[in-house]
Amino acid sequence: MALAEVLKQYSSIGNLKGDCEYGNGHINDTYLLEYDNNREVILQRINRSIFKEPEKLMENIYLVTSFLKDKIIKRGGDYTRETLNLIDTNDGNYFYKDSDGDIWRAYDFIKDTVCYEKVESANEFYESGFAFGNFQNMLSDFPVEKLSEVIKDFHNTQKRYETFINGVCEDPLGRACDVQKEIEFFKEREEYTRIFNEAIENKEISLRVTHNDTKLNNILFDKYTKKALCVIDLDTIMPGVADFDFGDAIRFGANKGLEDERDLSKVGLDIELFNAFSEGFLKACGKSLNKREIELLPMAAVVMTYECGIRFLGDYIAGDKYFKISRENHNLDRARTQMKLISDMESNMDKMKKIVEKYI
Ligand code: ADP
Ligand code: GN1
Ligand code: MG
Repeated sequence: MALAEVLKQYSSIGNLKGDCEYGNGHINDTYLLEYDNNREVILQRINRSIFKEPEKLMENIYLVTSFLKDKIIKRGGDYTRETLNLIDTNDGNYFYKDSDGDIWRAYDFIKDTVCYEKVESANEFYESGFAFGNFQNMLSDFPVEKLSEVIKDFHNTQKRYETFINGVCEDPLGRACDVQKEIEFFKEREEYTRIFNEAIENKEISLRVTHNDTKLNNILFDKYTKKALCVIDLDTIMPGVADFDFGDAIRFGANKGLEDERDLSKVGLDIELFNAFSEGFLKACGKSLNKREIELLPMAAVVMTYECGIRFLGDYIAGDKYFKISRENHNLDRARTQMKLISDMESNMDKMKKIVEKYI
């Protein structure tokens, strides 16, 4: 019903030929729309239980994509492929609020692109490092005060830990007793939660405009050249820590296995991929990072993996309220891959530090 209502608001795009659910995101509802005039569109319903102020989120996206469009045009690039482009409703608005109060938005579908859950070569991961680094660079002169904090304390790992511990105490479904080993794993490593908060408090690092959700599947690659083309999923653009964009990308993309792999022997840090991403990222934005930010990059990979791990495990204990799941114990499986990755990163810390040093 809601979809039919929304489609009417975009009827000026053309005659709709078909619609289907699309992509592997954990948060929003995404649809691909095909029109008979050869236009394809990505339509998304924003997850309102997660994004409490979706209008503000949409304003962030409108401002950022307009800013990027101008920059891309000025340097002679193709803004229709190198950034997301919002499509107006028939009434000329960049989102639609339906009768249930849900917010929807439409983007031009960027054709001839691929999106990976796992890279096929180290060079592709180098490309994604360059793309996320370049994204930060392009936004380095964006007026940060114009952006709303769409999810408060999104990467405040200390706060995430408090929420996790409270959830373990509440244990609404009695699931905690079966995952004591996992809970202990994170408790033993509580020190990770403080590192970046302290660096911010001590003014060793400062907040910049960052993406905050730098998963590999939030980049579109050109299908033919295999070059990273466009950074997508702009919901969490906010003032943040530069290192976290690096760390979260490593967490997801430098994993030998998938984020939800059940066979943990397949999960671990691929050091060659770490190397490739570091090279690309530092080439694109290394010069704008200070000494402490660079020093902390390998630790950011551990902290982002830790944070995601307690979020997955916390959500499992809470009854799978946040991340979409498609099987029983899905969030628990995800938490376990993060644990395996953390252990592997701990053993590879010296190697990671040496690699980062190579590219500064
Ligand atoms: P979520 O927040 O749920 O992760 P995304 O915005 O990342 O949602 O979109 C989900 C998927 O849809 C992406 O991983 C990508 O495959 C695809 N996608 C999103 N926007 C576009 C676009 N403009 N062109 C092509 N594919 C897109
Ligand atoms: C979510 O939207 P998506 O699937 O790109 C989540 C990220 C997590 C990620 C884990 C808004 O990202 O923070 O790291 O899942 N996004 C939000 O896969 O919470
Ligand atoms: Mg996504």
